[in-house]
Amino acid sequence: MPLDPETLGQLVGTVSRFVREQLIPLEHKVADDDAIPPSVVAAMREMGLFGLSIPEEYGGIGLSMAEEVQVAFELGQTSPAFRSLIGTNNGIGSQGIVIDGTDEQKRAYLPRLASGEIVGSFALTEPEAGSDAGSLRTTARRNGDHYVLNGTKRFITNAPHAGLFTVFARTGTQEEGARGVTAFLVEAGTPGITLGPLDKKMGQKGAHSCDVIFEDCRVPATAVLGGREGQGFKTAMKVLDRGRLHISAVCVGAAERLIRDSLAYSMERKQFGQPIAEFQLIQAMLADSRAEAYAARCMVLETARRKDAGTDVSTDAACCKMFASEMVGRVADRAVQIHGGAGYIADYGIERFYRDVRLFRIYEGTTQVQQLVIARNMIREAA
Ligand code: COS
Repeated sequence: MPLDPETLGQLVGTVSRFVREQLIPLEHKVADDDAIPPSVVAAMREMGLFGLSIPEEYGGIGLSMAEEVQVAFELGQTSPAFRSLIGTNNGIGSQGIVIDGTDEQKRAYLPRLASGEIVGSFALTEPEAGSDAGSLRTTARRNGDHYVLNGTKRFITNAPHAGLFTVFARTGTQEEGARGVTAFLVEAGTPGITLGPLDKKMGQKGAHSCDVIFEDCRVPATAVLGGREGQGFKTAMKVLDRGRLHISAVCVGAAERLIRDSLAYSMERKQFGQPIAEFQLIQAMLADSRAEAYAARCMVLETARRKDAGTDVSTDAACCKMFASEMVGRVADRAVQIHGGAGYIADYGIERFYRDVRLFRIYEGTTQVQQLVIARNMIREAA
């Protein structure tokens, strides 16, 4: 149920203040420590940030997509690591259950995900199956009233903190491709699960990922998401349609932050006797960034509204993800350029953002996968 405008305004305002007053001052520390302080995690729980998108009847805030992206615009204004911590519980780590879970599964997990008591993680990618997600090799063999999982999942966001994995595994043959994939809800700590060491990443320090290895991991048949075999790939695609919009909104937030910092710096920094903001070549970069971020914001809001109205936004969500993630890459590059030497030095945080935003063009579907989704849907519609 959508919130009334006043309540939504209060929520967005509270998140905005939280970002400005509590998160931005901690950005350097989180990057240096590669960890988010427990006090921040507690504050996020307190504010209900783990359950933004989980329906109210299961203890979440139950935001519509159009409302969720407005909160994501604010969360995007600081280091992506903060958003990443609550990102899976609101997105890929919970939405499979929200969209396709049985009532029992919803009751068992959604309240705990909404409160942040447990962290949800989405285990799709494998060493040999990235963009070609339908070719995954992790197997789930039926054995009486259990399944036995074997395989390795790679680059799994929040796996080191996860209490629950949505695991995509093959119950059919390899030849069946996407049709032979089933989703399982697997609790962390189930015998047969081991975690690899933390991935050493280019950026987004403080956000953690690692391999998740399944060796003869037995789960009850009730762990099949939605109770039906062979539906896992479609669940993953539906979850990603939603996730891609959320990530697009985070890209808009990050771009707006970088533009604000670039403008402030260029109005202060003097060269040739005047603030560099007075120079038209700097103005061109500021203007290009502003226009592109505005375009992405409009795309995201419009697509979110159409999703809430029940329209299939698979193509448009891919358009948003492609445009917004590429856009924030260009904006970050210009931000480094406007800051000059200071942009390359860690103290200003601009180079950190430059590295952090690089991931947006890769995860939840690379730019090339978005292009493929968009063009294939165009051809299908025309035919
Ligand atoms: N919603 C619902 N169903 C969908 C869907 C969507 N958005 N997209 C595809 N499907 C369905 C199709 O309709 C098809 O169903 P049928 O078998 O009944 O016809 C099935 O899923 C398989 O679809 P498709 O043939 O398009 O699958 P492909 O194997 O060709 O893969 C891509 C398509 C490349 C788009 C997919 O593998 C993908 O998104 N890859 C990127 C994965 C990713 O984002 N990884 C990031 C890791 S998670 S952070």
